[in-house]
Amino acid sequence: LALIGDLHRAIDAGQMRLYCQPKARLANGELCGVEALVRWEHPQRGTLWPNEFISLAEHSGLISPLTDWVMQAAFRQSYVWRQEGLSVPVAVNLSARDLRDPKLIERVRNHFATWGADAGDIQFELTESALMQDPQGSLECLHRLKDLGSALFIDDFGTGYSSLAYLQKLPVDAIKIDKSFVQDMLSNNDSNVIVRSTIDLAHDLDLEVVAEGVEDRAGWEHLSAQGCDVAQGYVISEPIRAEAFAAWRSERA
Ligand code: G
Ligand code: G
Ligand code: NA
Ligand code: MN
Repeated sequence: LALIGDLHRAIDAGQMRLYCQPKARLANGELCGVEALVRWEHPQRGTLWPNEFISLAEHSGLISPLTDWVMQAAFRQSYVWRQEGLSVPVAVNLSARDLRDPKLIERVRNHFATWGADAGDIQFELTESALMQDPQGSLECLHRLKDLGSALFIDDFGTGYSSLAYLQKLPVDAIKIDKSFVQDMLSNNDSNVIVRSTIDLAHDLDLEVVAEGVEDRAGWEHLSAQGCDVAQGYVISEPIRAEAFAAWRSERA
């Protein structure tokens, strides 16, 4: 596909953009971080979303440079916010390939050193299905990431068939319930049961729970009543350009 060749050049040509989507605590509405989301401003095809190029990048060996671009953009943004007196942890998505890269920890350490970031400034999200591609290798990689001190999230939880025994071994801080369940929870009883059970499971394991794809006030209230800790979704904000976040935040306050 022509897009692969384009992607190689796109990173150097400055066509990648960092977006971020805020997360807020259900108990009090307080902002507690953002997820870093990459967009590709393709000169001919317009703005491309990650689902149009992340798996392409994974299969063509371009995911490392792409993840490095996202990491430097996220660390840079975090640095800028610290200079402005804002404390906003930024969560970076890592792919299955990243988890298998023996140099990942060194790459992450380099970004921390370059930007003088503290462990609390940067978090990492790993999808449940990425972890399950190599459960033992992922476990070792997560331990090494956790040794750096950052919070780790299991993303898209409920879609990846991990066992309770495995989940219990993972050095993670929080579970993000996949948005497919959250979007359906008020209209589909099975989804509602999955959301409720995941919240209970997480709390039994001393993990926090984040609900993704919370679109409206009704969803917010329902999750709040179930004891979910954190929400992310259109009810708070759609993903916005990282540069626009500080203005968005002061308008909200
Ligand atoms: O941005 P959007 O909401 O369309 O994200 C779609 C999917 O792409 C999400 O599952 C998200 O985790 C993933 N994604 C977004 N940015 C990145 C990234 O920088 N790296 C990886 N590996 N996945 C990403
Ligand atoms: O990491 P993940 O693939 O889960 O990234 C979140 C994806 O979900 C992104 O594509 C983002 O644009 C999208 N998204 C974020 N909030 C909402 C929401 O409230 N509703 C829907 N439908 N999608 C959302
Ligand atoms: Na994610
Ligand atoms: Mn997700």
